[in-house]
Amino acid sequence: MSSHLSDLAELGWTTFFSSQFSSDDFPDSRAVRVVAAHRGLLTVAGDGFEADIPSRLPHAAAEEDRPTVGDWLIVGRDTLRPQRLLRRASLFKRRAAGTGREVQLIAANVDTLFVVTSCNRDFNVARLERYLVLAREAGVLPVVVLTKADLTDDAADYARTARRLLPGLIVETLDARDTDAAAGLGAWCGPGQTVALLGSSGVGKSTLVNTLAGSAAATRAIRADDDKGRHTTTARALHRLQQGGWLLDTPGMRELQLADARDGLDEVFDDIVALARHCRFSDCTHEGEPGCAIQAAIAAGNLEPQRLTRWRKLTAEDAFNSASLAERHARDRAFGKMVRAVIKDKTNPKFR
Ligand SMILES: Nc1nc2c(ncn2[C@@H]2O[C@H](COP(=O)(O)OP(=O)(O)OP(=O)(O)O)[C@@H](O)[C@H]2O)c(=O)[nH]1
Ligand SMILES: [Mg+2]
Repeated sequence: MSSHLSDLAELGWTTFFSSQFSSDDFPDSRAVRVVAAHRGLLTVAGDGFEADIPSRLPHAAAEEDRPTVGDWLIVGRDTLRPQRLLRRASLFKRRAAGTGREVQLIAANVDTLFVVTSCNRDFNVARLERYLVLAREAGVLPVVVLTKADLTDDAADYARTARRLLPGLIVETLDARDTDAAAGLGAWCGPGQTVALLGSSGVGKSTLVNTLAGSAAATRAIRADDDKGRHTTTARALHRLQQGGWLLDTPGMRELQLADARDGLDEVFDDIVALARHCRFSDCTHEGEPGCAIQAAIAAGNLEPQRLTRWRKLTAEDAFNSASLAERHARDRAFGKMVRAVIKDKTNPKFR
């Protein structure tokens, strides 16, 4: 393998991307990964180099066509001018209320989401399910990381509860301060792999980042443009991990909401979805209609009633966030129409 290829592979280049671009077919172009996004500027990394380039792409009309951190871009080999964006393997995005833009891209091509919670009062099944929906909706593998296992005798119970949430769900319990923790999570932090973290305040995300990054963080945070002695920055950036992988650090992860997350919901609650197919009425609300397969499952002890309640709440949150934007637009349009009508009235000589 040429050094060129191994460098791109270390950055996360896989057959998913190489099937979209071959440098043999386009000798004047090259692939680069967006490792940091600033206002109007991207820091990109390619085979053995890093550079700042303008973020503007030709023909990028929709917000989703704009590059974000983690993206793969095809640029001019020498000019480094952006030419096109490669299709994403995964994408975190959020509704951007009040910005005038429909969606805000948070990160692309993340492989694994560490869903971090601790073995104490922060542990909350509803919150975990919410994070799992966000991960599945983005197309990312969730790995539940239970920190502060050193402070309790019940770590195994927490892990068991978490594992029940999704068939095959990977759950790791650890002391985030312990360097052995990095070894436990190593399978997702190797060369070319990109991870992101999600979890409430105080659960140990920063501690975990420190442990995973080791000395690498201090010496090699890509483009730490506001480095105030911390290893992380407030810019949206990928940071090199000790084991060769990349950690996505962006404040946007904290603001993820459930919106347009129907697919993610269906995946995480596939037991309920499967049951609902057997209800007598296709529009069954599962609130007591005859022939309701979900209520029957609850009565038979095969479904926790709390899980149904949690599913309802998340579904309602998703519906609210998804609909409210459409409604807001409708309201804006109605308001604009009214304003235009008033202006027209005023200019109408009849009303002078
Ligand atoms: N004993 C123990 N303490 C931990 C562990 N993980 C984190 N801590 C401690 O918990 C406190 C909070 O950890 P942080 O890493 O700052 O938490 P965070 O998730 O980054 O919090 P925010 O930045 O507010 O979102 C720190 O004092 C850590 O040392 C753990 O596994 N075991
Ligand atoms: Mg922190």
